Formats: sequence, C-alpha cells, structure tokens
Amino acid sequence: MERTFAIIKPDAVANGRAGAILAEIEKAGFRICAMRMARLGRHQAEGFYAVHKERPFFNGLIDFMTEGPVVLLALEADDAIKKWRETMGATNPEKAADGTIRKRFGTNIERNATHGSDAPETAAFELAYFFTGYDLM
Ligand code: 3AN
Repeated sequence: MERTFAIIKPDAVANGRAGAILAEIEKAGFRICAMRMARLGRHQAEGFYAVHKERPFFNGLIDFMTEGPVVLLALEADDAIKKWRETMGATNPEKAADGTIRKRFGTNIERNATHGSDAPETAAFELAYFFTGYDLM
C-alpha cells in the first residue's frame, strides 16, 4: 500500500463539488487516511508550491489556492500516487480524459479542482507539510 497527498482546490469547494469528488475518491478504491478543511495562508501556499517559484503562473496559483477553503487529504491504495493522478486526469481539464475528475469538475489549467503528488518524494513532503503521523488513520 502507498499513500499520496490530495487537495480539493478552492474552485471545487466553492462550487459545492467537494462531496462529489470525495465520492469519486472512494468509488475509485482509495482509503481516506486523513482529511481536513483549511483556508491556506499565502506563506503556507508558497511553501507548498516552492518548486514552482520561478514559473510564470506562480503568483496566480498562490492567489487561487488562498482564495477560499480547501480539503486536504491523505489517500491510500496500491500504487496510490499514479492511481490518483490517473483518476484526476491531465493538468489541463480540456485535455483530460472523459470521466476524470479534472475533466468533470475543473474549469481551466489553473482552476483544475484537485491536486495530487507526482512522485514518492513529493508525496512524503506534501503529506508531512499538512499532516502529522497522529492525523493518519
Ligand atoms: P499537476 O498539478 O498536474 O502536477 P503542475 O505541478 O505542473 O501540475 O502545476 C501545479 C499547479 O499549477 C496545477 N495544478 C495548476 O493549478 C497550476 N498550473 C500549472 N500549469 C499552469 C499554467 N500554465 N497556467 C496556470 N496555472 C498552471
């Protein structure tokens, strides 16, 4: 079993789709190990996305991720990192496969409904950034 880190982003929470996305997560076979609603602060979001600091979309991404509440999740499954990225679909909802979460619930490449770790090292960093061992069930 592997764990990955996921976020239901401010667009999806504001649109009332958090419940639908959680249902998809469970339907896809993930076990939810930890879950918390939070409003990210600017400094907290900048630390989380530090790898993207030099990218042209960085400031817009931080504005978006701090505009409203998010749902933070630790998900467990066999091959969870890859499986969650497949369940979400491509970064750009327009290019995401039919039936994927970003295709169904995302608006554009920035407001794309969910986040998922992209490798074991980032999953470890991201899980520890928001959860302590005590939070993980
Ligand atoms: P993913 O979330 O699919 O791993 P990354 O890591 O390339 O994609 O990008 C992190 C986040 O930055 C994306 N989820 C998206 O919200 C935003 N993003 C990525 N590329 C762009 C872009 N070209 N314009 C605006 N926002 C972007």
